[in-house]
Amino acid sequence: MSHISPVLWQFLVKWMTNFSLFPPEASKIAPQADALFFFMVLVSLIGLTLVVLLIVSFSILYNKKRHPVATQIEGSTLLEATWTIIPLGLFLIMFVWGALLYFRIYTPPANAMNIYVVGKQWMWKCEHPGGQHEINSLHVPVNQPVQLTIISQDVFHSFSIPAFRVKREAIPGRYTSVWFEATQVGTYHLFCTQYCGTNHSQMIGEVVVMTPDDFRQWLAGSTSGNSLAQNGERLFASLSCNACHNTRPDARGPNLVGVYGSHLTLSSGQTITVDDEYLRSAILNPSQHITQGYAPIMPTYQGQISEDGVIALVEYLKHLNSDYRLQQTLNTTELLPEQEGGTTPASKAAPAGEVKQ
Ligand code: HEC
Ligand SMILES: [Cu+2]
Repeated sequence: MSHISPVLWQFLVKWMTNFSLFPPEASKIAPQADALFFFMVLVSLIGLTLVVLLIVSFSILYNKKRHPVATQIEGSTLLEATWTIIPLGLFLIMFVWGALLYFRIYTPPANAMNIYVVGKQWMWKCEHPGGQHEINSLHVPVNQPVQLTIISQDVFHSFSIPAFRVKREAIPGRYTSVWFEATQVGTYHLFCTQYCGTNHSQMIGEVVVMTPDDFRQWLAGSTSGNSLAQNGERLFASLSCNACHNTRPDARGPNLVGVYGSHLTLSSGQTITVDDEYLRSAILNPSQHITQGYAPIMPTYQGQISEDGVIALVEYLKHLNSDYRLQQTLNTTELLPEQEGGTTPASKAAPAGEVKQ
């Protein structure tokens, strides 16, 4: 639709945004989602007009004064076929269009940077791979695909950024994900859009879209010294995961190096691909899926690790190198994808040796 009449389109959207009737279109997907939305509004309006016109004209044409005796019509195949096939076609267009859009919204591109979002009564916690934490705010760079891995710590929430036309449930016990690419620098609303208790209406925040340079500065200024993966490395040691998972030949647990993204065969014969969700569940419900060739001796860590802890462990396992050490200090800027050439500024993060214990 945006291709049919760009001028009218721009005018309409600008006008509605101006009068706060409509959130700004600040992501790549936003104009596409709106095109479908307006198509549906248009179809509904045409349908409504048609029905109202028919009601009015029929009640005039066929009122009792003009037609005292009703004519019985037994049915018309042509008429019935017409009013079945045309709406069906329109609905199918909406369905296919919507499905295509859905897949685009929920399939992140491979180069997307990942940020973890934890919902809880009543706040949103966002965790960047560099270890930056924020509450009720989310800083992202412009023109860069960002994937969110979302989970709830208590009840159902729903993470929504209207200006990006993005919304995803935050479910206790399961990761969900969504992605977007912001196209305009600015500050936008962030909502919980699922009633989640007394202070639900205060479960709001802001999304700050920054230029890549500003974003890099923000990351450097907000670092806590340790990346998420480094926190995970510590947890891995303090929870004694390394008692079983290590590089020794007589290790009781499988080698976890390179486990992320690999295909595992379970004792049930089933083959699975290891992703964030699988790692989480392997840590919290190990008995649910035993890897082939191993005894079911791994204890459950349910209730012993917070969601943030699990996220750190997952992030650590993703970055694991051959000797269970992180390849290098994952500093704030290294995690940023390359931007318009040039080297990244020197990092403020801790030197490599500091976190090893
Ligand atoms: C008592 C030994 C033991 C401890 C402690 C242990 N694990 Fe395991 N772990 C195993 C065994 C054995 C398996 C394979 C059988 C299974 O799937 O349960 C396994 C499987 C896994 C898997 C699934 C991947 C694969 O290749 O099978 C992950 C991920 C994992 N462990 C992570 C951890 C983390 C993280 C910790 C610490 C919080 C931990 N483990 C603590 C023994 C252990
Ligand atoms: Cu909520």
